[in-house]
Amino acid sequence: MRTQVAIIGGGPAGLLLGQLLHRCGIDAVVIERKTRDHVLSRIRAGVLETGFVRLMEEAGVADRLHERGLVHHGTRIAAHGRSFRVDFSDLTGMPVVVYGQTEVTRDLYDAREAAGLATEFRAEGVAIHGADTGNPHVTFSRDGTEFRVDCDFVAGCDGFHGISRQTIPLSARTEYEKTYPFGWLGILSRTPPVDHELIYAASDRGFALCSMRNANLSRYYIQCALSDHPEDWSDAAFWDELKRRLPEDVADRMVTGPSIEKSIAPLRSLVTEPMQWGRLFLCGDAAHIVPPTGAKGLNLAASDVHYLHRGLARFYETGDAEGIDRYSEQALLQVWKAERFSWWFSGLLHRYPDMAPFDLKMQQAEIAFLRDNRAQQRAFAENYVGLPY
Ligand code: RFL
Ligand code: PHB
Repeated sequence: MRTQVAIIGGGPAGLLLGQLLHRCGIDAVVIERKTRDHVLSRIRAGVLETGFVRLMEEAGVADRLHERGLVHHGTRIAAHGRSFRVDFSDLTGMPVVVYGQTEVTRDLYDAREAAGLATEFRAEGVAIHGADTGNPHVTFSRDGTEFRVDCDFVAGCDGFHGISRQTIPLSARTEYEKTYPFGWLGILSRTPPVDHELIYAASDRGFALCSMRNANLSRYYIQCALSDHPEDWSDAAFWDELKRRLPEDVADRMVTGPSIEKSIAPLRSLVTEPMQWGRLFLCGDAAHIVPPTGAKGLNLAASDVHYLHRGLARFYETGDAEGIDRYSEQALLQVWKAERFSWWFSGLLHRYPDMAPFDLKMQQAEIAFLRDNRAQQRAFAENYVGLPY
């Protein structure tokens, strides 16, 4: 088969790119390793920046998001016995929207299907060929049959474990990586959220986060050891530990119940430079990972998609390649800012195993500065609601 853009990966980055390209009259095939149901079963991000919402609008898929998304004007930070609120709308004029990644992906798959656009599910052994030539192509197999997709460009949207990043020779890319000495244990439960906004909490026992998906679906996380397994944590042990890390009044009104999902994610920062090799462009988690503190991962994928779809649209409309040639440079400017914020916010709230008493005092001083200083709060809020792109 032949298409203009072969998109590897049917996660949010690949699907959003596909939809935006379709709106510009550009043909794309999405090649996904798993099934649609599998992709939709992954519980991940929950907080969308205004930039993300605008792209969903531009893609014509924002109706359900506007109907069901929860607009949050601020967040609470609770640390070492005191808590304070940062008011995003007051400080920046912008809120964030709480709407699960699962829902975003569902809306995009529905729109893709309604428009009759091609998605190749259960693609095995996906490989990119000739990305450094003028005629790239992608091969894969399904149920023993081989497929070949000839294309003008390849968009590598296949996440951290995908093959797109590995396709770029080591001599042509540099990876900047930091791993953190802990993970997040997350649960989803059919209980009303403990608060109408998110609560980020730092305590002597480690970090905790109270989030949500809707009025009767809560998402909670606690910092855990990298050696922990979800099955080591009974629901009772989870709720007990979560409550111990939260202010007493919050813990007292927490409604607990059985978990319907429980998983552990290690924390990592990673950037691959450049994000382009010939006619292959890396997009989203395929190019970079942030720790989830601050909710930047999915939003950063959207910033990449913004630059890439604009570059491609300009190229197909006018023949001008400047946008695609500058894709990596433009995207990376945003990437490093989000990496900095996620790294800083992680450092502010987590308990590191090797923390000296001085480090703890610095952490407390940094939190107090954020609590008491409006300029610092504004810088925090601007980063949280998303820097403009
Ligand atoms: P995805 O979502 O990983 O999708 C990649 C897709 O590619 C497919 N794939 C392949 N397809 C074909 N061939 C191959 N060889 C392939 N290899 C892989 C996969 O099956 C998959 O469908 O990457 P994408 O699209 O770049 O999206 C990125 C986001 O998923 C990610 O950044 C966020 O989930 C990160 N994240 C959060 N981001 C936010 O903006 N706000 C949040 O609140 C937030 N919370 C989170 C998070 C990530 C978490 N985990 C589990 C890492 C909370 C958690 C716990
Ligand atoms: C989530 O709801 O999954 C979530 C919210 C905020 C974060 C990370 C994850 O910083």
